[in-house]
Amino acid sequence: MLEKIVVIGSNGQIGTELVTELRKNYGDGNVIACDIRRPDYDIKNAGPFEFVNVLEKDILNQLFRKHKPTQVYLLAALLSATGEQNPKLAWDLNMNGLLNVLDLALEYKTARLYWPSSIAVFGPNSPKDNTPQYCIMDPNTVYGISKLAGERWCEYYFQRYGLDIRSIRYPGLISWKAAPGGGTTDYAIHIFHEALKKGSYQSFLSAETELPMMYMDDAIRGTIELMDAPAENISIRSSYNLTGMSFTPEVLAEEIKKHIPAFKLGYTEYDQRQAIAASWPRSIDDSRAQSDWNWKPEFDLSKMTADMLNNLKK
Ligand code: AKB
Repeated sequence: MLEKIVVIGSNGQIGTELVTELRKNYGDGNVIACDIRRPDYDIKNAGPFEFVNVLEKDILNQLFRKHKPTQVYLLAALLSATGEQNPKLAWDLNMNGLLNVLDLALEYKTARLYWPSSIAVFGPNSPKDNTPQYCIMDPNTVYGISKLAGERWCEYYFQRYGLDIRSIRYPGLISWKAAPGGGTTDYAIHIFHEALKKGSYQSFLSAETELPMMYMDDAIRGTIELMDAPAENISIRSSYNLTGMSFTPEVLAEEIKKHIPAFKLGYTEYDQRQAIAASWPRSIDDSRAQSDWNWKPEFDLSKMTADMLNNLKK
């Protein structure tokens, strides 16, 4: 079947790399990038682009009518830190954006829909270590609340209407191609830029704050593997736990020092993001993704650190 793929929120940290990978697999013309801003990448070599605000249902309707996508990736969202600065906007964008796309995917018979969730769905009373797929979930950020509610809607649309929707609870995503989008885990990207530029970094998370993380190469591969898996293998229609590694700022700094021995890590005054990080898991049990669709990360801390520094040096 000829695939037509629409990626909404294509200019963000994930979208930038996902669109490139999907265009390699399906051909430039079959992957329509959509965002509220024009993309930074070289427009000459890029495939189709459409201005789309996921909250404008008429425009979104025109997009579905024009392209009749077989697959849709909905990536537009406000993340944990920026969400706390504007909770109502975060709720509106994260929730109504999803509901708009769910309805249009049904109306236009989209074969498969992807929507990302996050480790932010867990909260202070969730188990912190090896956090299981199913456990107490009491998120206390508007981002986490919207992702947990979104997961319930996804499962509801699958059970009630048979919509083939797939999702991953991303941990912190580390990448060098596009800037991170205002999350609590962003320190783990800033640290690399500052290590190369200044030889030092002031972390807004404390030395011992351990969080689950993943290198973007693994995240993109995992996302496409999940979307390509046979429907009968997908036993979770809310969102899959997934992880690549876990580390603290201190441990990451030690790894960076193997490449930049003079690197110095300091810490800022208390930052609100510390409280968000403290409510999240330290590590994640992703055994369901392993058994359902053979998930296996390729990047550990040392491989990811070496790759980040090599690419940012270029
Ligand atoms: C954030 O920090 O908000 C995101 C996430 C873990 O979903 N990177």
